[in-house]
Parts: sequence; C-alpha cells; structure tokens
Amino acid sequence: MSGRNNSRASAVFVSLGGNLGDPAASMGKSLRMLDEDAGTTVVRVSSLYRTPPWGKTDQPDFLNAAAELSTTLAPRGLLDLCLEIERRLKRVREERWGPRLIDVDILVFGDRAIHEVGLDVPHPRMLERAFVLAPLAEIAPGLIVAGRSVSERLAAMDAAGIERLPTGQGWWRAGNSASPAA
Ligand code: PH2
Ligand code: MG
Ligand code: MG
Repeated sequence: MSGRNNSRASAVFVSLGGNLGDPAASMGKSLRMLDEDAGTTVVRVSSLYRTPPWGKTDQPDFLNAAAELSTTLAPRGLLDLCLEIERRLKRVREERWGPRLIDVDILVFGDRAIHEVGLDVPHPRMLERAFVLAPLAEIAPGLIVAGRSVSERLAAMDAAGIERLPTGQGWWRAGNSASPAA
C-alpha cells in the first residue's frame, strides 16, 4: 500500500533523465514537485550530465542527474508520486530504453531491499550504468550499494562520453534557466 511511512524519514536517492523536449526543464519541475510533497524534501541535487544513450544507441544524448530526498512516504507511495509526476509532465510510455521526456527512478531507499511488481530497490541496473553512477558519485560518493561504494563502482566502469555540465547544484530551482542549448 502507498501512504506515509509513519514519521521516520528515510534517505532516498533517485535518478532523473530525459532526451526529448527540454529535459533540464522537466527534471527541474520533477524535483520541485517532489519537494512540494508534504512529506518529501529535496536534500541535495547533482549537476546535470550529458550522457550518451545506453541500451538503445540510435537516439539523442540524454541529460541525467541524481538527487537525495528525505521522505516519510513509504517506497510504494514515493513510486506512485514519481509516476504521477511523469504523467503530469506528459510522459508517454513507449519502447523500452527508448527516447523519453522524463524518467524519475528510485535508486536506493534507506537500507531497504524491495522486490515487488514494478518496484525493485536498489534499482537492479543502477550498478551497470555510468549515467546513473556519475551523478550519484557527485552527491554520495561513499554510499554503499551491494557492498561497495558508489565512487569505487564508478571508477571501475567505462564512463566515456559522460560530460558534467557547469550548472552547479542549484539548476533545478524555479527561475534558474540552466537548460543547455539542445
Ligand atoms: N534511460 C534509459 C535508457 N537509456 N541512457 C542514458 N544515457 N540515460 C538514461 O537516462 C537512459 C538511457 C531508460 O530508462
Ligand atoms: Mg530509467
Ligand atoms: Mg523509470
């Protein structure tokens, strides 16, 4: 069931990405909507990264970022909120790994291991994806996932083509127009 996870806030990490429309604007709106949820606060946000498409390579480069949240939502409640945000930003679910306006994925939810329909935490593919680990290592290099730190995992990985943009960490706040030219 969704709903509040009582009053204890959990440290949560999410990844954001997109490669259609204005992904920086969509990612910024997503973070502001998360922050506006009564039980959820955006604690820290990475810079924006330009990343080559992974999985299906004949599509435009993505922008990606990672954020730390503090939330009193239960994992399923946070998932529902992420999906609702994607819907409000007019995301249409199309082909797997294909182009998208916005994607908001839960990576880590405190120390929880969750294997339910539609909700696998830690995210089962995050450790294979430099586009997830590079922004995450900027905000949480010492975070341990499956026994090793994010920075160690990133160092052992091919991150060719991933570019950290000079946006700083405040790009997502209203009024900041960090959108790099497409
Ligand atoms: N998301 C995907 C598939 N491929 N590639 C990059 N670089 N960034 C993404 O966010 C991404 C992807 C499906 O979620
Ligand atoms: Mg995804
Ligand atoms: Mg997703």
